[in-house]
Amino acid sequence: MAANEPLLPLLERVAELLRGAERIACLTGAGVSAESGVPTFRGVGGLWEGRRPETLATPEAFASDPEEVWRFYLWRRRLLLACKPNPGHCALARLERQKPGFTLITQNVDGLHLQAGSRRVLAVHGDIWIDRCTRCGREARSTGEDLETIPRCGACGALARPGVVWFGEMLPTDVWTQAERAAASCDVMLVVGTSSLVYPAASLADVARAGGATIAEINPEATPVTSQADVAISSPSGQALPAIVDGLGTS
Ligand code: BJW
Ligand code: ZN
Repeated sequence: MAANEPLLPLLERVAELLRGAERIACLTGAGVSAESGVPTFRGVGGLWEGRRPETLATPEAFASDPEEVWRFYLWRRRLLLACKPNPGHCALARLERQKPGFTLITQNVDGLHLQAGSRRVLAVHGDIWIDRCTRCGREARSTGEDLETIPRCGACGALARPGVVWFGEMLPTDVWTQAERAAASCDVMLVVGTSSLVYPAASLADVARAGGATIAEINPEATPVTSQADVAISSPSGQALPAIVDGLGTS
């Protein structure tokens, strides 16, 4: 808690906002899993440091070299097996239990929010543990037992692909519709651990603001949302979120 001391008034302000809110939407990005040991995408030490993600995470990259793309995703699955939810994920799971009008929207494909106990998670960029057949579309969840072999469809034998959303692909319609609705109707939106560079997810903060919501951002670095936010907390989410949720019970 000592590390949070200079931020206490801001943390209390967010707790106060959440206390008075009926509907809360929270958008998370890779930063919320950083303290679990999951690399972020951009920036120093990120998965894409020094590379152009638009040329890697695309259906075109998969079509031209599926083995190379699968090597990257199988490596990430192996890495995830060693990661567990951090106090930030756990605080959001607690917030869901305390606030019935809470909606969690995540860009993360790592499944850590569900592992932390969040029950309703709108995963707008899919799920890294899903294998989707490139021919018949059948989906299967990887057991994580064989993370060396490129997955093939159990029904038709064709090559599978990871069940994530690449650049140029549509987000899952039903999930996206629910995310937009939650953003448009919330009283408070928390924007946590995302660079807010990738659309349409990054537009959710604008949607929320246009609907009259108060925006609170938690991110150690400035983003395009920071200057628009009503409250910006420059701190790792694994420290700020538990402090905020702990403070909810007090007045
Ligand atoms: C911490 C921390 C700690 C660190 N605590 N914080 C409008 C304008 C311009 C472009 C577009 C537009 N609309 C659409 C586009 C095109 C494109 C796009 O957005 N391009 C931009 C790059 C400009 N979008 C799309 O193509 C999307 N589809 C689409 O729009 O469909 C409609 C359509 C179809 C066809 C034609 C045209 C339109 C799809 C986007 C899919 C994104 N997919 C990825 C890969 C997923 C699979 C995988 O995991 O490999 O999703 S890209 C990657 O970025 C991943 C993430 O979910 C996403 C966002 O990244 P995120 O989470 O913000 O991570 P980072 O690394 O960027 O940031 C981490 C942050 O954490 C930093 O700020 C740190 O400071 C912070 N941090 N430690 C708190 N401890
Ligand atoms: Zn198939």
